[in-house]
Order: sequence, then structure tokens, then C-alpha cells
Amino acid sequence: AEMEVDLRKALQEEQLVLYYQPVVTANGAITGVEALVRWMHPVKGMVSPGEFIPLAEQTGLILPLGQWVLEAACAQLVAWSADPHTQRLSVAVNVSARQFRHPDFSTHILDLLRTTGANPYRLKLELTESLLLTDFEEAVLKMSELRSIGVSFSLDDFGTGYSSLAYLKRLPLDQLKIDQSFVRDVLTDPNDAAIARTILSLAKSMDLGVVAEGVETAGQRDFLLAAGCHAFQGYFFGRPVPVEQLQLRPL
Ligand code: G
Ligand code: G
Ligand code: MN
Ligand code: NA
Repeated sequence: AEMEVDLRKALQEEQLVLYYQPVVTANGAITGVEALVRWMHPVKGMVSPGEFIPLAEQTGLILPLGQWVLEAACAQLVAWSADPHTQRLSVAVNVSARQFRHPDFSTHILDLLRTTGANPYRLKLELTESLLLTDFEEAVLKMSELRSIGVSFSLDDFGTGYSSLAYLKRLPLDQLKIDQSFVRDVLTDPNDAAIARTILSLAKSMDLGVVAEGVETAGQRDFLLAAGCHAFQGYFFGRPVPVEQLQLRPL
């Protein structure tokens, strides 16, 4: 309860910050970023979203919090649009279940894009399998509406949920994100290697993009590249950092 009061205050007093983790090609050139929210608590220091997102979901604070994240991400897109070196960067935003299920979710995003002037083609929304499986038809409608104006969708933590291929086929998705739990031991665990290859071939046959998450070594990158992966995210390429610390030029 104390943390709930604190989080409410954090929203009012602008204690939240967006960190950005680069999404890169095999040679390390940045193509976009994933926005990852951080709470700069006046006493506790930096609090991880793993700690406060679940609380925000329970209390409903995820609605204003999620809106704040989307606003900040759109403002960043607008800032980047002025410079030829950065104007093609995309920003991926994690969307929580309660946020996505809100009846006005699509309307809020449309309004936000209109008022900020952010390019919808640069905004990617990350959804999880479990979020999509409840109210499947409703989810498809919302996604289609936003996709028709250029917003794209990624399925986050892919492989850890329960979605069947029949569902996957019907979702208006652009991209799968291979969960980091399969990447971690991809060089030593034959099962993880098989899962990574399967996701890549599935994505190819369904004409979906793929980002491998949690890439920490050149060896993992090389394996995934040989298996047909062309987009990567992970500490090997860059940790989540404040925008001023992003390395925006190709490595
Ligand atoms: O950023 P890590 O850096 O610790 O993120 C931990 C978890 O918090 C991840 O599952 C990530 O998807 C989630 N997360 C990070 N930022 C956001 C956000 O802005 N909104 C939501 N809903 N989840 C987020
Ligand atoms: O659930 P989602 O995939 O949105 O969350 C991504 C999480 O993974 C964040 O907490 C982020 O900080 C973390 N992360 C990003 N790159 C790496 C990595 O290379 N290794 C590990 N262990 N975690 C990572
Ligand atoms: Mn994510
Ligand atoms: Na993920």
C-alpha cells in the first residue's frame, strides 16, 4: 500500500524515466530501440519495472503510467524525426494486459499520434501471448485498426506462452521476439537451439520479422545469424540506457 502511494506520487512528480535499449542488425547498426521504463525513487534509487508494473496492473495505475510511457515514446520519435541520422529509428513500447484491454486503447493511441505528430510507422507495440488469448476477437480488431494507420505489433517473449499456431496465424502481427530464455543457452542446449531455429523458420513461412532478445555474446549472435535472424537485442550490443547515452551511429 505504501508503494502504491509512492507510485501515484511518482506519476505526478515525474519520477519516471524511459531507458532505451538498441535493436540492431548483425553488424551492430541501430535500427530502433525498445523503451523500458524506470522509476527514480527519491529514497530507494532506481526501481525496476519488474517490481512496480505488477502493482500498477493491480491498482489500475498502469493506465496513466502506460499513457505516460506512450507519450514519452512519441515525443522521442518526434525529436528524432528532425535529424536524418535518427529519423528512421523505431520505438517499441511494452503494453500491459489491462492497458490493451481498455475499450479506448486504440482511440488513445490515435489521439496521441495526432497530437504529438509522431510517425505511426515508427511506433511498435509489444504484446504478450497471454494478453492476446483473452478476448481474441477484440484483440484482432484493435490491432487491425492501429495497423491500418501504420502502427506495427510484436509478440514479446515468444515461445514462453501457450498460443497455438492456429491463433498465431490469425493475429495481425509484424514480428516475433524470441524470448531471452531460449537465447541464453542456445550454444550449449540442443533444445534451445531447436526452439530458436523453429521460431525463425516459422516466422519466415508466416512472413513475420524476428528479433532475438537477450543476446550477450558474439557466439550467440553468430548462431542466430546463421539460423536466419537479422535483428538482435541484448547486452552484447547495448544495455538499456537514458537517451543521452544511446550510441546512435553504426558501430
Ligand atoms: O527493463 P527490464 O529492464 O527490467 O524490464 C522488466 C519487465 O518490465 C519486462 O517484462 C518489460 O517488458 C517490462 N516493462 C518495461 N517497461 C515497461 C512499460 O513501459 N510498460 C509495461 N507494461 N511493461 C514494461
Ligand atoms: O519482457 P521484455 O522482453 O520486454 O523485457 C526485456 C527485459 O530483458 C528487460 O528487463 C531488459 O532489461 C532485459 N534484458 C535486455 N537485454 C538483456 C540481456 O542481454 N540479458 C539479460 N539477462 N537481460 C536482458
Ligand atoms: Mn519487450
Ligand atoms: Na521479451
